[in-house]
Amino acid sequence: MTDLLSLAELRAHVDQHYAHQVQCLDDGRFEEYAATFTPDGEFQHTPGVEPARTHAGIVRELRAFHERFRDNPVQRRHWFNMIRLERRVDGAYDATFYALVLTVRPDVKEPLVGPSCLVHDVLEIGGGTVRNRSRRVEHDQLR
Ligand code: SDN
Repeated sequence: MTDLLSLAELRAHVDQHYAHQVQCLDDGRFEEYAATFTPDGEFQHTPGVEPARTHAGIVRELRAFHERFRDNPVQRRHWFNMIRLERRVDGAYDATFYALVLTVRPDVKEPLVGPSCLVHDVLEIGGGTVRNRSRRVEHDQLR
């Protein structure tokens, strides 16, 4: 299926997938974020934390993680950049990219910067859709 896509088309699909996914995450729409993974998808946002599996597991993990902001409302934004795509032998794609997390507190103009991350995704691309089979996030201060 992806043989039919030019590199420009492939990158356009992947860009759209990531833009949709990260806006779901930063808006707190965790069900929609989870739906950007395959049904058996795996997600590990912090090294050492057991990966969340399945849509329900990913939603549970994100809700638990964001509890820390309950009495401390912040706007987080995940910025993705430098996306490198490599086709795997099984037809999926390895996507390796940078992610920077900005945290903005109410009435504080300067964002808190970090963590700075290196992200390893496996993407299933076909039939006009992109889905994460997995995501593993490394944090630069721990590498
Ligand atoms: O989904 C991501 C994430 C992510 O969800 C993260 C979370 O907390 C929830 C895609 C790409 C990168 C990330 C990075 C993080 C950072 C992580 C830990 C933290 O903010 O302290």
